[in-house]
Amino acid sequence: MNEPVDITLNETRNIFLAAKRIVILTHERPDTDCLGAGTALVLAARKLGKKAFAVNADEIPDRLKPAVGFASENDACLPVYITAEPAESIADAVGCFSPDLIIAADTAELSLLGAYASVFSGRIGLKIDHHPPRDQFGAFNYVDYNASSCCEIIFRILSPLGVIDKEIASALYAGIIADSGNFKYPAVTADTHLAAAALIETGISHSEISERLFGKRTDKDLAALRIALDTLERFSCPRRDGKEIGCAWIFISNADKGKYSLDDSDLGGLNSFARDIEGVDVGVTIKQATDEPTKFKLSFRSSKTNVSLICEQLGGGGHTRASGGAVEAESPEDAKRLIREAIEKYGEPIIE
Ligand SMILES: [Mn+2]
Repeated sequence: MNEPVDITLNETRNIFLAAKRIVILTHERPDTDCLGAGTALVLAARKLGKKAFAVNADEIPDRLKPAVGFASENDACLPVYITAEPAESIADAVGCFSPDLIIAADTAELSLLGAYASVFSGRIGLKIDHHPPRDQFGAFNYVDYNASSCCEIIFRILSPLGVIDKEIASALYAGIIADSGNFKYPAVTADTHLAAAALIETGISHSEISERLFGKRTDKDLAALRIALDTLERFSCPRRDGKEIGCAWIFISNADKGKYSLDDSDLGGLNSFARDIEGVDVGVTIKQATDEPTKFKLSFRSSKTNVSLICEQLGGGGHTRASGGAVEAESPEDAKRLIREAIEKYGEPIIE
């Protein structure tokens, strides 16, 4: 493959328009933003007379399905998303379909395609994303890491094409509100609100979408909150620049997951829990990996500290205020020590 090329929004739109058979890929452990982006691209492509479907290596959590339009599949031949199939079946299905364009959306690096990474390595024509570019694995790449969400970028691509109907708008709106924390995070701009306004003008039920995503707490949500409150610890920690910052973490062990019958998809709502406490700058959610008890998966959230720099040292990365990584440790105490050291060594203030 030739060197990857960064392209403009117009060029991105033209590549999408020129293709006739498109496969959309989104990241493992799918969230609302990637699902909204995938769904919107598939539906828009079909409206334009193209053939398209999306794949994801993991199952889509039930609570996200209605928010991304799964209740109303509009194509009898193919579902919007094919999920959690073995990699070989996907390789066969894509082989039969013979796409002229494969798009990866909301996926910062190839490995985030999970079990499908090897199937699609070297075959991705277009990468569309809003994470800092760690791995420009598309032949062409459109990455705006200041955008609130991948769905806001997909809106920019589709908006001039006049294809955004209620279904597409619902998927995009869901992604925007999810990744922007309901228009709360600093990445939200006037353009984000203008996009949302245009989507609402299609007649979507925006309050219903919000209600589904943020509204009611389930029994599993309550169990997750119980674990968060039981394991919350606050501390102060010197950052690399010497400033003492408020930190907090919560810890989710496999034992607790078992006790309350929770899996990782039930715990996504906790990621900001520790950070959203008064006086806390850096909040960490520590999750013991289900199959590897000595691996601890980390979600960092912050207000004023660049956690993407910390997570890059922990084998991960992401946004300045929202990043992920993992540590290998013999015990939860060891894991916590490694996290604390990483904050001390690599934590830097966000400069804007
Ligand atoms: Mn996203």
